[in-house]
Amino acid sequence: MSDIKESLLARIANREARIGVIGLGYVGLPLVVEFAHGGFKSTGFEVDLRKAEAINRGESYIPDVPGSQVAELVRKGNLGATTDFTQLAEQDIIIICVPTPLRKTKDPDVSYILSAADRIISTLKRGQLIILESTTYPGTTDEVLRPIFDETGLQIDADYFLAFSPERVDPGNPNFNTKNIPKVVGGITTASSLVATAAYATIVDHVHRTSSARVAETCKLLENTFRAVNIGLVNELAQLCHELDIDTWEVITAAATKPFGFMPFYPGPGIGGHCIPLDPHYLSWKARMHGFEARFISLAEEVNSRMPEHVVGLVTGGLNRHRKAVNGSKILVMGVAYKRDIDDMRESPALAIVESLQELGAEVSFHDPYVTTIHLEGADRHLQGIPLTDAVVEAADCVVIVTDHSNIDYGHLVAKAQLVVDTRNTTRKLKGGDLDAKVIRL
Ligand code: SAJ
Repeated sequence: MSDIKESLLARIANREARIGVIGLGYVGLPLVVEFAHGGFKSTGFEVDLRKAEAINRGESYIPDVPGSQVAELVRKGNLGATTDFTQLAEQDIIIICVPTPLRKTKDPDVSYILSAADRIISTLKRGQLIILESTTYPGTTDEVLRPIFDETGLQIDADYFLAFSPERVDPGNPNFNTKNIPKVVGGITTASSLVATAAYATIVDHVHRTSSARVAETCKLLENTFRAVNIGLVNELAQLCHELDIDTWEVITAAATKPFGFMPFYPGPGIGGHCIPLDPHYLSWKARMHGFEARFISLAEEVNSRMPEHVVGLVTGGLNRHRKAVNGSKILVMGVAYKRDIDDMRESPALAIVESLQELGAEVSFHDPYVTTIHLEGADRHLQGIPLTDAVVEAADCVVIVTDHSNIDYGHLVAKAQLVVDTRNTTRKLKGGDLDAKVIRL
């Protein structure tokens, strides 16, 4: 066993290894806290001084990370944060948790990864383990990162270790957290896999080692492409069922009684968030680079991205039935966040729905208990949310439920509304009255 591997494994085992996490967002902060909680002296590296200062004050800005836990770990000296990246030199293990967005062309943007790598190589030293957690295309770790590190003259295994481990943080999930979500880990080499696995095994209940970083990178993309494609399937089914006058939700509920070989997904107004709409494009981009067309990914994107248009069609049809034009109608959008009970607007389909209705001449307002302002296409165009009152519901020619936040009384909303387009099946549980005449479901 090489001396640096033996030494690192020993330092991991006795908790002497220093842990550095680059990027303290919804992935990096819980991770660095988990390592600090596990007894490692852990340092968060951030470009945003406000985040570093908040942590050093013992505060948390991520809802899933209790401020009290941060304060306790900082007080004990196990946790700190800095914008001084030269301190990377003091770390034994460096984990990269930076964003991997898409460019406007829907091509991968790995600039944040490259920036983190640049900072690491300026202090890269013998014996360090670097792990990439950011979701990225297969080959990033071995084709992009490894050459950058090799250029320093240090060599894999002889001088440093390199691995990939996909993040699986699910913000707001009360049942799954950094500790109990199985961790997939794949090293550039067997030795890299071994040390990376040993590091995570100190804080995660179950570590699954793959034979390479590429397998681990592809595993993550399969997980989220699986969701995007299956959501696309049910969104297409919803459009077909609408044509056939069949209740899509009843069909899915019935199919879900199958105890094996089926997993329910549900139609919606489109897909939002920082993962599902973006991650599959990392896989299809890599495929294109190899002359391979990932048709399921592009088809899912086509179906999912057209759902806002389908919702606007339901609104238009509903108003038409009331002998009203969209143009000049008052439309109240209920819920704009990309999914229920959060305030995250990233890629939210509500934005496309609001913009389309405005383009058709509707007077659009929105209420969302978690979101006060939305920013629309075009320079400095934004819309303030309004308070939810009986008056605004009664005055609306159509109420569109786009995000089904749990803290809304949908029974009362429907009772006061003239027309409701329900894209989340929230009105399913309501009984009686003139529901069928008043409510249109996706
Ligand atoms: N959506 C549907 N129909 C569905 C499920 C989701 O339309 O049946 C929509 C949601 O409304 C949302 C978008 O798709 O707009 C994404 O929803 P999501 O439930 O996948 O939530 P995310 O984006 O928070 O996905 C995260 C992912 N976690 C990570 O990448 C670490 C995903 O892998 C998780 O499976 C997902 O959380 C989860 O299960 O909550």
